[in-house]
Amino acid sequence: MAGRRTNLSLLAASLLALITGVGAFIVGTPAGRWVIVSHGVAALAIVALTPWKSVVAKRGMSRRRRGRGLSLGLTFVTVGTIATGVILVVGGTDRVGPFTTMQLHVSLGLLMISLTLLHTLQRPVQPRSSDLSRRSFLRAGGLLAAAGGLWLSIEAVLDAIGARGGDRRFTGSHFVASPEDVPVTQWINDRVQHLDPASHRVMVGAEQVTVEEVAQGGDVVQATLDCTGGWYTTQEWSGTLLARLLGDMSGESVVVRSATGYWRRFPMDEASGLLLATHMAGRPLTDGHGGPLRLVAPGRRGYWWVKWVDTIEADDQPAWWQPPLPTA
Ligand SMILES: Nc1nc2c(c(=O)[nH]1)N[C@H]1C(S)=C(S)[C@@H](COP(=O)(O)O)O[C@H]1N2
Ligand SMILES: [Mo]
Repeated sequence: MAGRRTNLSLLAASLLALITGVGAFIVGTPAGRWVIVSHGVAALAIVALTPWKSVVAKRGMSRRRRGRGLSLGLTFVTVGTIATGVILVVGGTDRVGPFTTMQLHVSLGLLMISLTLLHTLQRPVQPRSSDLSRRSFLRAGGLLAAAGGLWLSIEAVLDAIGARGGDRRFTGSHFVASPEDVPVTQWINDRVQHLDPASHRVMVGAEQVTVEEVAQGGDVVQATLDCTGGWYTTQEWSGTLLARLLGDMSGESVVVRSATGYWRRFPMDEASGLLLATHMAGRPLTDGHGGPLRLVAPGRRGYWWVKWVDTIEADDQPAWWQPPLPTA
């Protein structure tokens, strides 16, 4: 394959990995499974292109042009991104030093994209009209088919040998069975709060509700908490459904806020499925898990499950009126 085509394909695969990587954090239901599969296929397409890229790179390196440092940096960062991706798939370690494997993977991935764009500016690929020909589409299809085949074989091997990789959910997350083993996780850097269950109140509109009152709601939900960090657990949660707390309050959407300032907005229609929980697996929530009150949002990823809830309010903003991912 010509160097130019290799470079164009790598650029396309990297952009696909970026888009599906962001998408992978947003998907919470099996209908979005294809987004996560595509992320793996994009990564494998990058891997599949390395034999050709190393020929291009060897040629380039021998010419001692400007931008060699950038090229080398990009090589290291790409290897790091793929390596942390592999660790996430096989589930070997949850942390690398002070960082979670996912934090490293996302940071390296974003750095990889930035360096790729700089590298492309420095060594522009000249698109030609023939890039849109039938032949190039067949080639691109061939590459994707090869990467897809690789993806299927890896999944089959992981399943067959019963490696931890076989216990993944459609999101790629690994299973945590016991309630004691559920990791205490923050989206970025919220501090664990200690709120006294006897004196803590949640404001629902203009009304103050006690923890005891929420606990007495008697609503029980079996739901899966699936953290974008790469783990999930299915537990029984109890408390009071939001729709019951809201009573006849109306609005387009409902905002659930934490004592830390962390918040998420939900469509009002969903309030009948959202639970304000006081208990997980029959036991009162610990401080780390958002006690005394946390939200349970079935079908949504972990960052929607607001902990240390102190305010619930309805208003007429549409539910999409918020950053797609929390910013703090
Ligand atoms: N207030 C607050 N709630 C939060 C977060 C946070 O950073 N602050 N992190 C969320 C994320 S990313 C996840 S995965 C779950 C983790 O819940 P756990 O610590 O009980 O496992 O809490 C969510 N609720
Ligand atoms: Mo999370």
